[in-house]
Amino acid sequence: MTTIYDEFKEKLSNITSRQALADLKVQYLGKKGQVTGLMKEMKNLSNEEKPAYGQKVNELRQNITSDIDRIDEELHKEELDKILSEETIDVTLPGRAKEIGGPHPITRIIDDIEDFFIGLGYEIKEGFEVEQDYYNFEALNLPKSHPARDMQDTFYISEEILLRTHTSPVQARTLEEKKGVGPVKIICPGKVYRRDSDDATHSHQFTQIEGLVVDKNIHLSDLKGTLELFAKKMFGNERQVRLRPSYFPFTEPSVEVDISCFKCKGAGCNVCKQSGWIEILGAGMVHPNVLEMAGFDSTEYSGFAFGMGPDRVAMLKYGIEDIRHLYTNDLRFIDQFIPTEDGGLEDESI
Ligand code: 2NL
Repeated sequence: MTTIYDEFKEKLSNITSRQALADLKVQYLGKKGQVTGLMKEMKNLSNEEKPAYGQKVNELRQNITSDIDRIDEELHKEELDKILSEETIDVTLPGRAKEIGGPHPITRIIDDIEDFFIGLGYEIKEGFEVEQDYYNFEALNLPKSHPARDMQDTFYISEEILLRTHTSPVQARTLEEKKGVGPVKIICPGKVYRRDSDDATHSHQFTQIEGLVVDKNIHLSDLKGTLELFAKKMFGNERQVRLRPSYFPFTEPSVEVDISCFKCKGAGCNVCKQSGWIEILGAGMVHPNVLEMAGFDSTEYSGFAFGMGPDRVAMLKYGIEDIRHLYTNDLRFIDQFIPTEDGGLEDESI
């Protein structure tokens, strides 16, 4: 038995893994192991010899068991130490930058425009993209036979239901809700639709932002003053505004509004097509028919309205040459407009 134990000790001293140790344990203490074999031999001994023999085998088993347990613990600790040293985390390494998104360039423009008008006491009003013919056309002085409807062909759901061609129906509905009592002072942003073939400057879906003020004693000069402030806020303090006569069915008189070019300061360049001026919006005094249809007394109330395209403003402001970039969701394009911490762009063109 002493030889068996010596032999075991010898083998144990060569063990370097917990798996080899487990195998050794089976070799000695398993069902067919050496120590178990010694026990089985008891039956060949006389009754006098049995107790002393049994005690010796038990001692051997205990020694082997405690040796194995001790070594197992040592090996386990070694394994853990190895894992811990290999898996250390270097907290001084730079972190991985998180990719953060940002608002779409059109959203940025709409937000800026809204902020400006909120500052002047306007309310933001949104409405339906699927509209009734009445609110999109009729209520805006565009009866069924009106030739100006040609320029605003759209997607029809049915004879009377269509995708709105401008955000004006939101304003027409708001006027109607007021039941002839002013003031009304609102800004209406949103998606609009036209039957159009898409190219670099046209899209069948785009955005519009319109403004409407109706109250007593509202004059064209109020419109001009408002738009002058607006031009300076959006395009720089030195900007000037120019009104040219125009025509819209829902305003009378109607004007096109130009601002002096922010790139060449009026000298002439590719942005303003050498004219020094950029057409930025359409506007006018609300047509008396529009006021009357919504229930306002046009001898008591007057108002101004204006409309512009945030797509176009974004294209001018950020130098985008193709409107389709705004709608094709290419991240390489969108990522250029992620604002910096000060709220500006990495490379603000103005
Ligand atoms: C443009 C021109 C315009 C309006 C929109 C309007 C709305 C009501 C009454 C009167 Cl409810 N007018 N909106 C007026 C003039 C021009 O938009 O060039 N838009 C891109």
